[in-house]
Amino acid sequence: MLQFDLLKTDPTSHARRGALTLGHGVVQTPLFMPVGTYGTVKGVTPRSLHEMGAQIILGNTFHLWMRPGLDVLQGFGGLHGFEKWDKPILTDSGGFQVWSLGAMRRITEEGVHFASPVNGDRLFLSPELSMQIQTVLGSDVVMQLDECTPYETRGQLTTEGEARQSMEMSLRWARRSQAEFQRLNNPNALFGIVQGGMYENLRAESLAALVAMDFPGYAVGGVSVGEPKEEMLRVMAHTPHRLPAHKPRYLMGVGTPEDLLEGVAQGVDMFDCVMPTRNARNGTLFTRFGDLKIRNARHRADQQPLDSSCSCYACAGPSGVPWDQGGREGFSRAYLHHLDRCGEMLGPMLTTVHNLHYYLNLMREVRDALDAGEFAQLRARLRAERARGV
Ligand code: PRF
Ligand code: ZN
Repeated sequence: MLQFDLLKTDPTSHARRGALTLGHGVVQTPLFMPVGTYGTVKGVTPRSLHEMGAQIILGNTFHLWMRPGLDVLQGFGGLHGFEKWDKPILTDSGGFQVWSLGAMRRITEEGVHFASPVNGDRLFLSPELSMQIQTVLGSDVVMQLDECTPYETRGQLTTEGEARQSMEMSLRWARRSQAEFQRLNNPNALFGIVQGGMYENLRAESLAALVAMDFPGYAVGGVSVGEPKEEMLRVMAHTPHRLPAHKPRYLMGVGTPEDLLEGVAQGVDMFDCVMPTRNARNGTLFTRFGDLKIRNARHRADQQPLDSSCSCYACAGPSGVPWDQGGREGFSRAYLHHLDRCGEMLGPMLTTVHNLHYYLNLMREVRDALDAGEFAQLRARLRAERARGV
């Protein structure tokens, strides 16, 4: 099931405010989805995710199929029961994850042949199997199997001819995904994925063919695959606003806080990215006034929190009162620097909470600004603050 209500549109951009009803509840858009590849958002409990305001999280078909395997997941009635998350889940189809294996895989019309990264077994993933796995997972949003067209291969840019072949195969896989999804009587929602590389004519063709297939929602794939920023911005300016206005739009694997604001302005409703969680583990923290590297020696004795305006548990402690409002319960930069240097588990746990809170709060601010008719002002203010630097 899926219902999308468009609540408000921004007169200064393509931005929209919506409510998306899925099997496990209603989510407010635009939104950010934390990534939980292996059935866990690394280092954070579901309780903490609820407290931070996460509305929907991601899972990965490929990884969960490898481990723990479908028999185990079936025994729990799907991924929700296994990972103890009772709100919506979106699963990626596996295409992008298998694609990322590089030399370990071979893509054919039938599907993807690859060697298991776990034990080297020869495995095969097809559009039909991806739908069968995602049906066992019980994902609220199922993604079609697609081929993510690379930006370049061994230094050679993907040609228009190559991008066309890849895009056309993704369309055939979209049809096969849809037919299998229907055959399985899956009650959830299947999204089609626009491909076409950096070629706007191919993007337009892919979009038109998918729209004719009448999916309940659409994703834009094949961006943030190593292309220069201007190329990504060009695709973001071309594709999302051309998708049907009354259906949700999802930009896959993007991006920085600035990219999210740009995506919203271009009419995107849903985002996911490993950046907040992965960067947290590498010690790169997002703050109101720009990015902060906690490993830097300048933080060794710094008693300030990561972000003095942040109300997350890492910055503001149990009361949630930020430092700049007089709260003094949060953890200091010095302590987080120390945890990182000592390789303590609490370090990445706290920095992940902070970064996810930053992303989730950013999108909350975006929704509030859209409701108030003040998106352009918010966007200008956030941009200027982030550019200031910490
Ligand atoms: N396809 C799928 N998943 C994805 C992508 C894609 O193109 C991307 C591209 N950034 C991220 N995740 N299925
Ligand atoms: Zn914080």
